[in-house]
Amino acid sequence: MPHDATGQAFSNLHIETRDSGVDIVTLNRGDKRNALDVATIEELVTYFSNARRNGVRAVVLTGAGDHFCAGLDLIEHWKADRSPEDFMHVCLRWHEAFNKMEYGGVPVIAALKGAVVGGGLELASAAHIRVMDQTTYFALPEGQRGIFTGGGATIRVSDLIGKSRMIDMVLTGRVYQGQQAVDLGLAQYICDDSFALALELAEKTAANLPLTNFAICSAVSHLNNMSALDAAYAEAVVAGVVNTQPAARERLEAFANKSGARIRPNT
Ligand code: 1HE
Repeated sequence: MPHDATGQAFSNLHIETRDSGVDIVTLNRGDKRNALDVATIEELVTYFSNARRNGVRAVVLTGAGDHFCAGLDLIEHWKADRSPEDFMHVCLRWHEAFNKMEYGGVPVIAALKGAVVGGGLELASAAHIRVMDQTTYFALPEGQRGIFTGGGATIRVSDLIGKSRMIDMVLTGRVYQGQQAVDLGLAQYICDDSFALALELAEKTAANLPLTNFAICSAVSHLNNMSALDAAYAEAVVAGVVNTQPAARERLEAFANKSGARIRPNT
């Protein structure tokens, strides 16, 4: 059974830890198209609750096989014939997992391919960066399945593409793919090899100072939940802490003595 750096055992996730501090976290139910059952959600809660304290500097989140994630495990849900109260608690665990991702302070880069549908899109939308390839397609099939979103699509997918487009996706089952998906905001990057690019981006972010990444990958989301007035105040407090961290002095000095890299346009 795979373990993370501290020996925590996982069976529905596969964890590969790299020397750079990047973890590659793979949803490991490829034969079920990485459908999210209760056990997988619990492993995501455990993993993302501990990632920062375990010293993880960035995460690539991907899926085994040809598809990123087929969403809610419909077979488990159908067999369990849950009560409303039971399913509410299932959804609350999804929120726990996805909030730990979004607010945990460790950059999460999703390497997308194939189906990113239903709860799979809810999972992807909790990542900080989404990289898709030419096989990737996004959908919210809940409307067709006779159910509703329960893992944050009303919040995060609306945030990415706007409320009307999100409603259209659920009502009509509309599928987005290719450059259009990037143009709408479902992913930030499209390329031929989403895993390779996601890993490259993760390695790049892992080279930032952890406290800086914590602010980027936690404070921005919190600040966006506040009024503009309160967000400006809280941003100043966060910047007070982050921008005076001793570890930043070396980088500031490098700029001052002209050894630090200059920012230039892409060639
Ligand atoms: C699954 C699931 C699943 C596949 N739950 N078992 N999500 C959906 O509505 C998407 C449902 N899945 C599909 O549309 C397709 O499976 C895929 C497009 C993702 C992949 O198609 P394909 O042809 O490669 O695979 P398949 O033959 O459909 O499925 C292969 C196996 O994966 C099969 O199991 P097997 O034991 O018969 O081999 C499928 O049953 C299994 N499988 N998807 C359970 N989703 C908090 S609320 C969130 C609400 C939602 O997420 S709604 C969206 C649900």
